[in-house]
Amino acid sequence: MTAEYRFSFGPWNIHEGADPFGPPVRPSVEFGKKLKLYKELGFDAVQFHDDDAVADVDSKSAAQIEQECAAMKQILDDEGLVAEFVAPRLWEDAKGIDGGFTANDAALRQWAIDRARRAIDIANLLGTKLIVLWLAREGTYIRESKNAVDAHHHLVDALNQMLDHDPQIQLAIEPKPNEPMDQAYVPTIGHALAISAQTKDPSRVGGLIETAHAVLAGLDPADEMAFALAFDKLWSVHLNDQNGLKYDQDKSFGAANLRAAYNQVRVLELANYAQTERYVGLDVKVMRTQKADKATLHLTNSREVFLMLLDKVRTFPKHIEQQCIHDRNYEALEFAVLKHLMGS
Ligand code: GLO
Ligand code: MG
Repeated sequence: MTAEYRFSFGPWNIHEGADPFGPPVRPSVEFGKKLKLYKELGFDAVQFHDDDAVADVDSKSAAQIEQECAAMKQILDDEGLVAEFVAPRLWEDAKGIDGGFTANDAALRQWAIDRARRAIDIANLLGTKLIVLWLAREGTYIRESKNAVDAHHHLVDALNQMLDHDPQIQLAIEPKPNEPMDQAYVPTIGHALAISAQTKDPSRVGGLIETAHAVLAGLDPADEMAFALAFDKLWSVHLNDQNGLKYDQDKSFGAANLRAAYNQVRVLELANYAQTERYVGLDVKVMRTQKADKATLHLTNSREVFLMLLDKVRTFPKHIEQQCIHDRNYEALEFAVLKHLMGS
């Protein structure tokens, strides 16, 4: 039996098209309407930010959080959806302007930890055990602005406090080398797992790998995934694409480098990722030029490309692979891969 892959995306992937150089170009889609699109587009799970579930989360009491999450959970149930993860959105809050967990001000570091604990409560109420930590502003614009040695200790301390808050919760660090900061403290999955090993329960700290982030770090996304998969640490992915070293593009999966996309699917297959029941998550942006009524094509196209590449992985002639590897004839193997991808 071949296990089937299940797909997720974040509601922020349906967006108005504003960029640093121009305003929104499409009307906002109300959150409830976005949730209604999931099944229709072929997706089973929702990636949440904490404040997607509970707006203005800092100002809410525990009872209010409970009530708002119960309402959200009911909508998910009604739509036949589940929450894949909850991510504390520290980077949009004024208090997180220079990073939360690694802020210079101890009171702000405490705020970030408190907010992350609330995200854990929200995750429990929405029925997921997975917290994703994209450490957006945990880094520097200029190196002299923080003590980087202390910053890493602050990160471990924050992770430990999250682990203490709930003995079941799992933390997946989403590494990214830059943007919004000049330099992030946790740029690769290697860094993330090294930090995991320093926590009080490394078995509950793993990673989420995003294609574009690996490319921005000058690394191969499939190899980054393989590194985490080898140690059972790949707890989600953000498949997308990135055309070289420029702003974070979040292009549709496979759009910039089809062969690299093929290898990401291949490595997930090699490690039986589908059987882990983890989701194939997307983190994609539609082009700003796209008209409002066709602004979900990046989601369906990415999913379809994944499934088409999955078919390519499963139908690659094994005997040719074995023969080429046996003969150490990688020129022939490469040509066979290219021909297979081109359909001949
Ligand atoms: C930005 C990140 C971002 C996160 C999301 C979940 O570069 O990829 O989209 O994945 O906020 O924390
Ligand atoms: Mg992402």
